[in-house]
Order: sequence, then C-alpha cells, then structure tokens
Amino acid sequence: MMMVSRKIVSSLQFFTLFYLFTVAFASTEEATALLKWKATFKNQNNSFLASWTPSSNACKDWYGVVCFNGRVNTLNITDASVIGTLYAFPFSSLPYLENLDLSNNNISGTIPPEIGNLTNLVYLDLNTNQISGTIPPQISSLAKLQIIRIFNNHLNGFIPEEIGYLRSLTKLSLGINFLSGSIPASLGNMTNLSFLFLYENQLSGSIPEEIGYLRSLTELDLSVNALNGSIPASLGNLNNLSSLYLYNNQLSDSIPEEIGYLSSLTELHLGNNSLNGSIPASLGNLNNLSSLYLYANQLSDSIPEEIGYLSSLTELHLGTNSLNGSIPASLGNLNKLSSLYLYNNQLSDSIPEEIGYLSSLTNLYLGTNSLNGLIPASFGNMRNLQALFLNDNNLIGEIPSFVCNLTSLELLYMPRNNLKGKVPQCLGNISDLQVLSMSSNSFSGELPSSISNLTSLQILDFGRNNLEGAIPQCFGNISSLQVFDMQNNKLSGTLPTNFSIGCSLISLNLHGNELADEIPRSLDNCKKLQVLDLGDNQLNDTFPMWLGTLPELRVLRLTSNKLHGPIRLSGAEIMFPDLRIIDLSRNAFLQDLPTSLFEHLKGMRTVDKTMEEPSYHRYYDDSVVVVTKGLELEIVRILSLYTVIDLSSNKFEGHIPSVLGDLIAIRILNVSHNALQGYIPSSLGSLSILESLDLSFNQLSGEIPQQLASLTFLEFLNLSHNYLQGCIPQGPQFCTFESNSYEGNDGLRGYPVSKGCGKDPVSETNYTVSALEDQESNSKFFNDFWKAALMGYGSGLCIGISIIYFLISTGNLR
Ligand SMILES: *[C@@H]1O[C@H](CO)[C@@H](O)[C@H](O)[C@H]1NC(C)=O
Ligand SMILES: *[C@@H]1O[C@H](CO)[C@@H](O)[C@H](O)[C@H]1NC(C)=O
Ligand SMILES: *[C@@H]1O[C@H](CO)[C@@H](O)[C@H](O)[C@H]1NC(C)=O
Ligand SMILES: *[C@@H]1O[C@H](CO)[C@@H](O)[C@H](O)[C@H]1NC(C)=O
Ligand SMILES: *[C@@H]1O[C@H](CO)[C@@H](O)[C@H](O)[C@H]1NC(C)=O
Ligand SMILES: *[C@@H]1O[C@H](CO)[C@@H](O)[C@H](O)[C@H]1NC(C)=O
Ligand SMILES: *[C@@H]1O[C@H](CO)[C@@H](O)[C@H](O)[C@H]1NC(C)=O
Ligand SMILES: *[C@@H]1O[C@H](CO)[C@@H](O)[C@H](O)[C@H]1NC(C)=O
Ligand SMILES: *[C@@H]1O[C@H](CO)[C@@H](O)[C@H](O)[C@H]1NC(C)=O
Ligand SMILES: *[C@@H]1O[C@H](CO)[C@@H](O)[C@H](O)[C@H]1NC(C)=O
Ligand SMILES: *[C@@H]1O[C@H](CO)[C@@H](O)[C@H](O)[C@H]1NC(C)=O
Ligand SMILES: CC(=O)N[C@H]1CO[C@H](CO)[C@@H](O)[C@@H]1O
Repeated sequence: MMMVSRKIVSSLQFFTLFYLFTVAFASTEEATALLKWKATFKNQNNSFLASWTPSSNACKDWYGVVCFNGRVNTLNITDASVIGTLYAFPFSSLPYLENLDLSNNNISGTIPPEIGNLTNLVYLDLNTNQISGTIPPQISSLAKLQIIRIFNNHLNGFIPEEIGYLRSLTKLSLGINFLSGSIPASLGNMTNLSFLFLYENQLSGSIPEEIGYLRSLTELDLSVNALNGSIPASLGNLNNLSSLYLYNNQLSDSIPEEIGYLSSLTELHLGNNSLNGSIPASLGNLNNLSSLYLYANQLSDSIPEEIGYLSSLTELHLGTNSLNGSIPASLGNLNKLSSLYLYNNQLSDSIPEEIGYLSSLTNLYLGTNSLNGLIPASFGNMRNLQALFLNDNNLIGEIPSFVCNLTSLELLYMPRNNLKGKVPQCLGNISDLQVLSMSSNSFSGELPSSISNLTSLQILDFGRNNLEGAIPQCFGNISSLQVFDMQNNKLSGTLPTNFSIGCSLISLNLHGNELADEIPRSLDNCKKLQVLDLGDNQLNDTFPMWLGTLPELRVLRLTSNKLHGPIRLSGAEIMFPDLRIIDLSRNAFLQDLPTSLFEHLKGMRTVDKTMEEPSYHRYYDDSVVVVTKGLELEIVRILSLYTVIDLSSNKFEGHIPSVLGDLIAIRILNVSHNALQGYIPSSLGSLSILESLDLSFNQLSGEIPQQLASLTFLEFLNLSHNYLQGCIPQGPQFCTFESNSYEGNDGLRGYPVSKGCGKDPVSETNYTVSALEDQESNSKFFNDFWKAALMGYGSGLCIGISIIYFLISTGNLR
C-alpha cells in the first residue's frame, strides 16, 4: 500500500482520490490493531481510553491519537493508567508513526524486537514504566530517531553497540535501570547527541574516550554507576557541555587538566569517586561554573588559588578529601557563593579573614581539619549564614560577640576546639538557633539564662567544659529541646524542676557535675526521654521508680550519687518497658536486689538489633560509659544495642534472684561489692550473650553452677572474694580466665586455681578438660601438652583443647 502511494503522487487528481481511499482504509487497519492491543490491558475499564471504540473515528475522536494524512502520526498516552505490555503493540501496522509516548504508565514485560518496524519513528518515550529485559538491537534500524527516553524502568543487560548507528539522535536517556556492562564506544558516532543520561545503572568499565567526540553534548550524566578507570581527557573537547555528572562511581587517577577547557560548564559533579592528585588549577578557567562538587575523593595538596576566580560559583564542595595547606584567601572573592564545604580534610593555619567577606554564604562547613588561630572577626558580616560548622579543629580564643549578629544562624557547631571564656549572653538573640553545640572546649563561667529564649533550640550541648554555677531554672521551659548535654562540667545547685508537659527531651546528660538534691519529678513530663544520665553528682533521693512510666527510656544511669533506700516496685503493670542500660552503681541502695524490677524490663528479654537512631544523630551522638571486662568503655551511638545491669558498690543483701536469667539480652552484669549471700543461680547460664560477669566482693557460697560454662561470649569473669567452693566448671570460655577471677574463695578447686578436679561430673559440653583427661590419659602427647599448658598459656590451652577435641572426634587419637 505504502509503496504504491509513493509512486502515484505525480497526478494531483489521482492523489486526491487515493487520499480519500487511504483515509478510510488505513485508519481502519490501524484502529483495529490498536484496539487489539488495548484488549490486552489488565484494566479494561481504563477511563482515559474510553474513547477508543470500534465505532468512533480513531483520528478524530481517540484520546492521545493524532493523524496526519489519515495515518496515525502520534500516539501519546502518557500518564493514562495503562496496565499492560508491548507484546500485542501493532508495530507493523503503524508505518507512519513518528511520536510514541507511553511514559508514566504501568507497562511491563520486554520491548519486542518488532519495534524496529516503526521505521518513521522520531520520538520514543517509554519512561517510568515497569519495562524489563534488554534493549533490542533492532532499535538501531530506526534511522530517524532523535529522542529515546526509557529512564526509570527495569531494563537490564548491555546497552547494544548498534545504538551508535542512530546518527540523528539528540537525546538518549536510559537512567534509573539495571543496565550493566560497559558504555559502548560506538556512542561516539552520534554526533548530534546533546543529552546523554545513563545515571543510576550498573554500568562498569571505563568511560570510553569516544564520548569526547560528541561535540554537541550539553549534558552528560553517568552518575551512580560502577565506572572505573580515569576520566578521559577527551572530555575536554566538549565545548558546549554545561553539566558533567560523574559522581558516585569508582573513577580513579587525577582529574584531567582538560576539564578546565569546558568553558560552557555550569555544573561539575565528581563527588564520591577515588580521584587523587591535586585539583587542577585549570578549573579556575570555568567562568560559568556555578557548582563544583569534588567531595569524598582522595584529592591532595592544597586548594588552588585559582578556585577563587570562579566568579559564578554558588556551591563549592571539597569535603572529605586529603587537602592540606591553608584555605586560600582568594575564596573570599566568590561573592555569589552560598555553600562552602571544606570539612574533613587536613587544612591548616588560621581561617583567612576573607572568608568573612562571603556575604551570600548560608552554609560554612570547615569542621574536622587542623585549623588554628582565632575565628576571624570578619565572620560578623555573613548575615545570611544559617549553618556554621567549625568543629574538630584547634581554634582558640573566646566565642566572638559578632556571632550574635549572625541572626539567620540555625546551626552553630563548634565542639572539640580550644575555645574558652564565657558563653556570651547575647546568644539568646539568635532566635532561629536549632543546634548549639560547643562541647569539649574550655568554656567557663555560668550558662546564660538568655538561652531559654531560643524557642527553636533542639540540641544544647556544652558537655566537657568548665561551666559552673546553677543550671538556670528556665531551661526546663525550652519545649523544643531534644538533647540537653552538660556532662562533665562543674555545675552545682539543683536540676531545673519545671520540665513541662509536652517536653521534647530525648537525651538528658548531666553526668559528672556537682548537682545536688532530688531528681525532679517533672521529668516524667518528658515522655520521649530515651537517655537519662545523672551519674557522678551529689543527688540525694530514693530510687526514681516513677521514671518507669516513660515508655521509651533506654538508658538510666545514676552511678556515684547519694541515692539510698530499698528499691521496691509499686504494682504498676508496665515499668521500664524499653530499658537496656541501668547503672545504679556506687550509691547507697539497701536490702534485696530489686526482683520486682527484674520482672519487668521487657526490653532486656529479647535480643533486638533493629533499633532506630534518633533523628538528631547527625549533630549529636549519645554516649554512655559502662564498666565492662574490668575497663571503662564509652559506648557511642550504638548504646541501644548494649544491655547492661550495673548495681555494684551498694548495700544490697539477700540472694541473687534467679529471675535475672530471664533477661537474656544482658551483655554486662555487675553486682559486685554488695553483701549478697546464697548460691549463684544456675539460671545465669541462660544469659547467652553475656560478655562480662562480675559477682566479686559479696558473700556468695556454694558451687559455681556448671551452666555458666555454656556462656560462650563471656570474656570477663570475676567471682573473687566470696565463699564459693567446689570444682571450677570447664568450658570453651572458662579456660580463658585466670586465677584472679577466683581468688579469695578458699574452697574453689580445679583449673586454673589448682590441678584438675579428678572425676568431676562430666559436663554437657564436649570441651571439658575432665572428659579429655579420661579419654586421653594414655596419650604421651596429651601429658606433654598438659604440662605446657599449665605453665601459663591460659588461652593457648583453650585452643589446644579444641584441637585435641577435633582429633578425638575424627578418630585420629584413638
Ligand atoms: C477498574 O476496575 C478495578 C477492579 O477491576 C477497580 O479497582 C478500579 O477502581 C476501576 N477503575 C476505574 C477507573 O473505574
Ligand atoms: C504527550 O503529552 C504530554 C502532555 O499531554 C506532553 O507533555 C508530551 O510532550 C507529549 N509527548 C509528545 C511526544 O508529544
Ligand atoms: C503494575 O501492575 C501490576 C499488575 O497489575 C501490579 O502488580 C503493580 O503493582 C503495578 N505497579 C505499579 C507501580 O503500579
Ligand atoms: C544533525 O543536526 C543537524 C542540524 O540540526 C542536521 O542538519 C543534520 O542532518 C543532523 N545529522 C543527522 C545525522 O541527523
Ligand atoms: C562507530 O564507532 C565505532 C567505535 O568508535 C567505530 O569503530 C566505527 O567505525 C564507527 N562507525 C561509523 C560508521 O563511523
Ligand atoms: C555549540 O553551541 C552553539 C551555540 O548554541 C551552537 O551554535 C553550536 O552549533 C554548538 N556546537 C555543536 C558542535 O553542537
Ligand atoms: C574496572 O573494573 C573491571 C571490572 O568491572 C576490571 O576488570 C578492571 O580491571 C577495572 N579497571 C580499573 C582501571 O580499575
Ligand atoms: C553587630 O551589628 C551591629 C549593627 O547591627 C554593629 O553595630 C556591631 O558592630 C556588630 N558587631 C560586631 C561584633 O560585628
Ligand atoms: C528573653 O527575651 C525577652 C524579650 O524578647 C527579654 O525581655 C528577656 O530579658 C529575655 N530573657 C532572658 C533570660 O534573656
Ligand atoms: C539527704 O537528705 C536528707 C534530708 O533531705 C539528709 O538528712 C541526709 O543527710 C542527706 N544525705 C546525704 C548523704 O547527704
Ligand atoms: C559432642 O558434640 C557433637 C556435635 O556437636 C554431638 O553430636 C555429640 O553428641 C556431643 N557429645 C557429647 C558427649 O555431648
Ligand atoms: C515488515 C517488517 O519490517 N517486519 C519486520 C518486523 O520486525 C521483525 C523483528 O525484527 C522482523 O522479523 C520483520 O521482518
């Protein structure tokens, strides 16, 4: 039909006749074919395509269909809720189709090779569907194609090399799929290509040099793939390139100097690769560059002064590299700069005053470097600054009073410097402040009460300074506050007593001050509280049982205070449901261990590794010190994964309740230095992830339960200074403990205190020394080994025994 029509057009009259004929015939054939395709949709009631009926005129009435000379020229049913496949699509029946847009539907299955029959196709858009399988190479026979958009599907396999034959292509957009293999060099033949988007796939290998032949390219996005090798210098030929996105790959070697020849470039994003060497000074030629992202590479040497010539720059992100030397003063020329990220490098010397001239700056991140000297006074000019990060440097001096002029500030983050002096009262004027973190400096004097005027404040962290005086009462009123950390200062007086209803506190850490009196009852208004550390103060109160109603409390640390009295539970149904760390050590608690408390503690009854981090964790890490394995260990962040009961150094008496064995998530159990009596309950053998057990300095009697030998994670055991007797159980972990674990118990026998315990009751485990002795008493090897082991190779013995067990179990020693 088509071939005939091409030959006949010379006669106008005949053509008119023929044209009328085709209108009737061709659109019937095309319409019938389209209806057959529609009949395969899963949702036949699709209201968008309700107009597609056999009785209506496809060219005139059908949604999304445009005809030209009576033949379907455009089929555009984007975002029309189609649920179907392309298997019944009439590829062979639409010879005049130029524009096919099926984007934003739910089309699944693969692209049939018959797509190659749409020989007049100019525009192909299948983006945002569920299309899978490979790109058929037949697509390359569509010689008129200018635009291909199949991004955001499930395509896999290689990009067919044949695509390079599509010489008319101007846009190729295949991002967000599962394409793998390397980028075909043949793409370099598509000389009219101006957009090449292959981001978010699994492409590997290196970037072909031929990409540099695509002189018409304006945007090249190969980000978020697994590309390696170096960035080809040929890219420097792409005169019209305005954006180059290669971030999140594995590109290595240095950034080619030629990138600096891309005079049209406005965006250069090379972050998160393995690029090394220095930043080429040639980048200073990129007059139109507005964002330069080179973060998270291994770039070294100093920041070239030429970066300061990039007068259009608004974003400069060089964080997390190995840059050293000083910050070039030339950066002060970048008067359009809104974000400057230089954190996590090795930059040194003082911060140039010129940085303060950047009056458009909203984000300044200079943390984690080796910067020293004073904070330049010029910083007072940066009236638009919202975030100032100077943490983890060696900055000295006082908080300059100009800081209070930075009235747009939301984040002021300067922990771990050598700043000193008083905290300025005027901080209370920075009314949008959300994060105020000055921990680990040497600030002195009192906390200004003006801070309580900061009604957006979420994190207030002056931990590890030398602040003194009382905590202003009004601090209890900052209802937005989530983190309040004043640990390790010299604060005295009482805690604020007016925590109000709706209190947002998640973490309250006042550890290591001189705070006295009671724990304020109003804290039970802080229903979101997860971490409460009031340890190492002078608090004089009974056990705050009322905290048990806080549903999310995970850490309760009251060590080293003057807390006293018995711990008894009222009849409440649910108490401390999420508690994981309870440290009441070094107080004056009396009478029985709190059995009724142990009967609650639901959070310690299951081993749960899926705790959410609080939302503030980017600016604050909760940390708690626990005593484990005889050492102080600071747990940062993962503290919700640690489960600790420390009741040591009190005046508890009576028995160790066997219900403790139900708290199977405990890793650290310390009840040492009390006046506990009776037997060690065998139920402790159920604490299967216990790492540290300290029962020392009590009056415990009887034998060590054999069940403890099954605690395979136990790394620290202290049973010393009790009245224990009988044989020390033997097991894989038990043979790593030395005699000081047992000293001061005159009645204990067996390894490592004395020679074996003879015919001890055979344990359930395969690893007992006594069982081995019985089986191996004739073996000369074993006797020699035993002698060597007793010469002090504590843990060597364990390994040795395992080897022997292996030999026994394989029959080699029999
Ligand atoms: C089409 O039918 C399905 C059930 O077969 C129904 O869930 C859906 O809402 C219907 N859609 C329209 C647009 O009527
Ligand atoms: C299809 O229609 C949408 C909106 O109706 C339009 O944005 C899109 O450009 C059209 N596609 C083609 C190929 O004409
Ligand atoms: C697409 O359709 C399939 C089959 O009806 C359905 O299971 C799937 O959830 C749909 N996907 C989307 C993204 O709508
Ligand atoms: C490339 O684009 C130019 C200008 O638009 C056009 O004249 C030429 O035909 C195109 N080349 C191909 C192979 O389509
Ligand atoms: C297309 O590109 C490939 C690889 O660069 C090359 O070998 C081939 O000769 C090119 N084909 C044409 C027709 O230019
Ligand atoms: C580069 O862009 C200019 C201006 O838009 C245009 O005239 C020129 O043809 C482009 N060069 C190429 C190779 O496409
Ligand atoms: C790039 O990755 C491929 C595997 O995908 C590997 O064979 C090749 O050695 C790598 N090349 C470089 C330069 O790392
Ligand atoms: C703070 O701003 C005021 C005017 O708004 C100005 O007079 C004062 O000098 C500034 N202080 C500092 C330290 O920059
Ligand atoms: C809080 O701000 C008000 C005015 O905004 C002021 O009068 C008051 O003194 C401030 N309070 C403190 C403690 O600085
Ligand atoms: C605790 O406070 C009470 C009175 O409130 C007082 O009698 C007692 O001596 C205090 N205890 C300590 C250890 O300071
Ligand atoms: C020793 O361990 C093996 C495998 O763990 C087990 O099959 C065997 O019954 C055990 N023997 C004794 C005596 O417990
Ligand atoms: C008429 C025509 O060109 N038909 C082709 C359609 O596509 C299939 C698959 O590529 C070919 O086999 C046909 O020849």
